[in-house]
Amino acid sequence: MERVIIHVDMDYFYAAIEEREDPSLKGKAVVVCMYSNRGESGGAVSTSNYIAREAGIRSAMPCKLARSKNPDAVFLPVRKPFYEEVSAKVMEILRSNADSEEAFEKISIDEAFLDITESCKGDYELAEEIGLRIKEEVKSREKITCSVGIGPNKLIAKMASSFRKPDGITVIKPEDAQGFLKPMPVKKLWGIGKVTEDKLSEMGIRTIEDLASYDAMELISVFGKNKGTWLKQAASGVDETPVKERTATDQIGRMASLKHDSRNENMIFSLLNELIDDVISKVKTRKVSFRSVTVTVIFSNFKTSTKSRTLSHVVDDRGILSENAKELMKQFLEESEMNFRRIGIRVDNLQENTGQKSLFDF
Ligand code: TTP
Ligand code: CA
Repeated sequence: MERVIIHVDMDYFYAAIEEREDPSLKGKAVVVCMYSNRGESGGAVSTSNYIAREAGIRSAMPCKLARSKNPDAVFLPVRKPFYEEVSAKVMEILRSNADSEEAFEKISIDEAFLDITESCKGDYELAEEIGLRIKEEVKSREKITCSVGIGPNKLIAKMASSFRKPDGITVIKPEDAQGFLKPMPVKKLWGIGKVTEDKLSEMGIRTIEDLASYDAMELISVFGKNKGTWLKQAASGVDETPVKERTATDQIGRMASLKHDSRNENMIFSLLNELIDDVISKVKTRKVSFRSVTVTVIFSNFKTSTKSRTLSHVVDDRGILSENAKELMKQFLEESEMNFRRIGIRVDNLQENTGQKSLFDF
């Protein structure tokens, strides 16, 4: 039987929770901000509700800029532990609607895949009923909305859920998958980043249809075998990766002291490189991937400060770890004047590698 997969994505998640908690926010622009240790002026937007988005406010934008776009918006600080509690409740609802406990895969705090092939017996009308039931259950129990995408694989389901938002449902049958993807710009293809988008643009490839009809060998010659093949398949709506929960484990980290307290970049970055090597070798031995990177600095006055980054998907790549760790370390150097005493690096949100290559291994 051909698979039927559901992707659920909560709408403006953090801001929706804040609205639910404080009914007086209803109808107002709400912006949830991650304030840095420099206070309100240094923060970035975590998310905002759709009213705030009308003014052009976007995730990752400096809060200051967001405020200038809509001075009447309500700005609230992130309450991550609380959102995680809500997420856990939502995930339980979602999991209970999958074919089995194992036919469920949480991919972020507010998104998950469910394999419902058995429950709907491959029938898309039944699948849509299940999708509507999930939306109803989430709304009545958690008082927040979600958008649902249904399709023959994870790629199509994921792209379908973002097609109608907020509070939408989009069902793409196997025979409609190609037509659904075709007119979209390539950047909408799940898994394509800015660098790839730019490269494709140079090659004259703008829509997913352009990419699907491009010569596979040409793509391979430009992007290498894995990625070239993946681009061709994804653009054609093909994705065979299974819905499979990756069990979260703890974290992997290393810390070390500098030879003496210092702000010397060569010294700091060369120690950081050693720590990255250690962490990556543990990551490889344990056959896990990570989704967030944290850098810690202990200053000469023993004050400890950390900076983290959540990546858009799980990786086990040294280059990506190194790039993110170095950027975080540069921020520390720019923001502080004090000497560093110890530095540390940690990866978490670990997931076991499934053996099968995922979209993002390419
Ligand atoms: P998203 O699902 O990307 O966004 P969203 O749920 O706020 O809005 P949408 O309706 O478009 O799905 O992210 C989920 C949550 O993750 C979001 O509510 C806040 C958090 N987040 C950040 O903290 N920083 C970011 O840059 C992004 C993109 C999300
Ligand atoms: Ca979301």
